[in-house]
Amino acid sequence: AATAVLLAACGSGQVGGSGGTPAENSKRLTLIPGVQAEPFYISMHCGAQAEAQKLGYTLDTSAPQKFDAALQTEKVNALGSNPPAALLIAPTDDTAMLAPIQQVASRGVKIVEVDTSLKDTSVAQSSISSDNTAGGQLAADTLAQLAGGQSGSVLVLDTIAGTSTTNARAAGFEEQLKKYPNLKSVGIQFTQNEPDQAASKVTAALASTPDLVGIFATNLNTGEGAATGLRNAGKVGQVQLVGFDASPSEVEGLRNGEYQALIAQDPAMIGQQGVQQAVAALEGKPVTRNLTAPLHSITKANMDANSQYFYKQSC
Ligand code: T6T
Repeated sequence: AATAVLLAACGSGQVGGSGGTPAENSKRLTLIPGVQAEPFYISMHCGAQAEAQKLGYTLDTSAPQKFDAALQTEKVNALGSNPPAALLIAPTDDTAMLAPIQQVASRGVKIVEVDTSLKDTSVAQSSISSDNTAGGQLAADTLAQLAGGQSGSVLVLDTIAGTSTTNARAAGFEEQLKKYPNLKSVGIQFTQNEPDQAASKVTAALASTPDLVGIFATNLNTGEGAATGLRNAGKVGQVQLVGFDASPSEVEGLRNGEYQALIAQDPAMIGQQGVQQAVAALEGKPVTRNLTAPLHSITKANMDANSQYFYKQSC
């Protein structure tokens, strides 16, 4: 049912399955995002869908119910014996997703990574993502500026070990934070990409670390959980929260003071460029191996001028 939510939201068709003439199949793209019904992937899908239509291709989608490699593997395996011409995929694990994706590639399907990527760089024709290390560095600079010379501890909330993007954001943040001797990290904590776990980590950190001055949440789920943790403890605005992404809930939180800054990605551009690279690969045109989508630092003061970067719930 939740797949239907994503599909309805984006007005796309179901995964092709058994049908399709060879001519139709040569024009068929499939997008397998990290998880269904999440504003980041919905926005990515909107960009991909519009570009596919423009270039004369169809795009169907099939999303796992959770951000989970086993569930995503099922979706990849379900492409079966009648796969699309190209697969756009956001691998939920940089290692565990290698074998299933390789299996699809071995049938001649072009592979384009959108957002996350595999450690093994030999499978995909092209990868499009934000510069996640730079995003983490930008978050550290932003948090240091917000702390304004105040000394104290900082908590980093990551998702799951093996998620290439958020792991790079956390590492970039930790590295850059060393430039600010007044701030020390209490370490990277994993949340399984569950807002509830992020909220609990914040509750625990507030209890164990009285000098906590800031939190870096590496994606929208960790951010939404961190905001809940701060709300529950009555610490909103006292502990600076820098989030990643720009979901409707994060944007509302920025407006009402729960977040002091958001680092927004451009998921629609990632989807659009993913389709362009897939089509180039299919049509024998030059393909760019790695493309970087821009990031935008958004605060309450500049948010109205940056509303084009807010993520969508539907296309
Ligand atoms: O931050 C995005 C995405 O870039 C990341 O790979 C996983 O989490 C999100 O989908 C947001 O929840």
